Amino acid sequence: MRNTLKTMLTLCLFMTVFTASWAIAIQVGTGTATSDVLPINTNADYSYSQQIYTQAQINQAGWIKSISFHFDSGGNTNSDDWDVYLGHTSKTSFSGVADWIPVGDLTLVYGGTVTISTGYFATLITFTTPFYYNNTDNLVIAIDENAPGNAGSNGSFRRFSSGDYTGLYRNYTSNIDPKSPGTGTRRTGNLSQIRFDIEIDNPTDVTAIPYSETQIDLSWTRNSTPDKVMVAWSSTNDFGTPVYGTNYSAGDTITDGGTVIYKGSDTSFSHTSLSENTTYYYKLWSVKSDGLYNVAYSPGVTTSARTLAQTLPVELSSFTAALYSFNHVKLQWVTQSETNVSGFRIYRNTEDLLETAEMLDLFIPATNTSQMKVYIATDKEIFEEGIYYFWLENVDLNGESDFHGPIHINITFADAPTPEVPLVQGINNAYPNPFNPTVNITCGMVKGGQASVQVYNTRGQLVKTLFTGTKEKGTFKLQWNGTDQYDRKMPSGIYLIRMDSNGKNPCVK
Ligand SMILES: [Ca+2]
Ligand SMILES: [Ca+2]
Repeated sequence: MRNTLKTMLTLCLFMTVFTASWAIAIQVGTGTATSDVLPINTNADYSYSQQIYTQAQINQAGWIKSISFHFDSGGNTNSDDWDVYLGHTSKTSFSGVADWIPVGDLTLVYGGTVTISTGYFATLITFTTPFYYNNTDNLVIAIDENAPGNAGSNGSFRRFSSGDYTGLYRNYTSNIDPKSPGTGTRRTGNLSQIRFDIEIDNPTDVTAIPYSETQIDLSWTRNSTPDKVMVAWSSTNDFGTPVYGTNYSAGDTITDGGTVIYKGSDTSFSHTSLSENTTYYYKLWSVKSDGLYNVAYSPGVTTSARTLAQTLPVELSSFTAALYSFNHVKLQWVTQSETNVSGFRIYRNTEDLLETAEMLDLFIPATNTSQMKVYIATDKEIFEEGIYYFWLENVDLNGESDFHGPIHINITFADAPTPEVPLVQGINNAYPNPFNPTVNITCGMVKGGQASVQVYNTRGQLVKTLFTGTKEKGTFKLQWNGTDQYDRKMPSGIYLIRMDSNGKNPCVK
């Protein structure tokens, strides 16, 4: 029964020690050896001590919020009124028994009653004024015990062997004034085992920048230790507190809000596969794990960013083709919004291949409205049955363009009378192909007979003969690839295309 009670008591103490859930616990010193003079001397009426812990022993920047000592056994009455001072120091040892670090250089972090409890780091002093440790200098802890009287016996605290003369203390029958502590009793290298509860620093320089409609780039600077960083996101800016002692991985959720998307030593992360024009919230913590029982998190820092909105020049909601009056194809498209659009062109082909499609001889100026807009264009140059493919090109003011389509339509003149093809004698049109340096030429013959099509330069010199022979009534198509009759590439400029047929010679540039 007695043993059970003892076990329970130990467990309770254990739990008390670990309630500092926000902090990493840094323990300095191990073993079972004890000291009855540091951090205080319970057998003296009054005592004052200074102990220097090195940067290497602590090795963790952050806010020290509490410290604890391991009281082992012995008397501890009349010994519970402590003033605790912390300070940075470049000192590594005390050169003599009067070589005190001036208390004016230190910060009073606690003043008052300390409950001296037996057991594993059970004598806890939670600071009234947390102390930021820079992890560059060494740290000095001064303790002034002010309760009148003494315990009548030695009380012992766990100690460890640190560097020579890293500790200095004075025992006295009168209350010692830390401003002028006088000559110390002794120097020692046996310092108190101590546990620091340090709230680790947040990452700094945290930014979230939208990269695209689907990606936000996060970046940060790790804290000075430097510790790893954990990142979580939320759609609502609600984040829970990471649970002390819990190791999270990407994909884990944090109770009360947040899903972990990254943990590691990098200083940036790209959050991808996001929705456009949507705000994403992030919280970043420094995370420290010693691989045993401590996994601690910094308080955390939040940021947010909104993914980019779609900025296509044209938001097209439909593009359709329909036959009417047997050989006219009506093309209709609807835009929901337009931005910096010059206008629209239409391409036609008898196969699903934009590269060889013909550009129709029309250009439809854009309205650049933010409202819905319906456009209609008519292709009157379909003279044969078959499947036709159409593409819509929207041309930006800066000359760039996007293609929509193709859509296709099956043209049959089945029950319609043979259409009166509106034949025009000569060259009907000529236009450059936007995809390669060729010119497409459409020619018409109102009746069959001799025809020739030739390219001339502006000085009237023949460059190339594209066709010579006989043609049936109807239209026929030619291409000029920009070379002369010896297949030499001709410079860009103005050329005349001349068609001779049955004595007529229309020209097109
Ligand atoms: Ca005392
Ligand atoms: Ca004193």
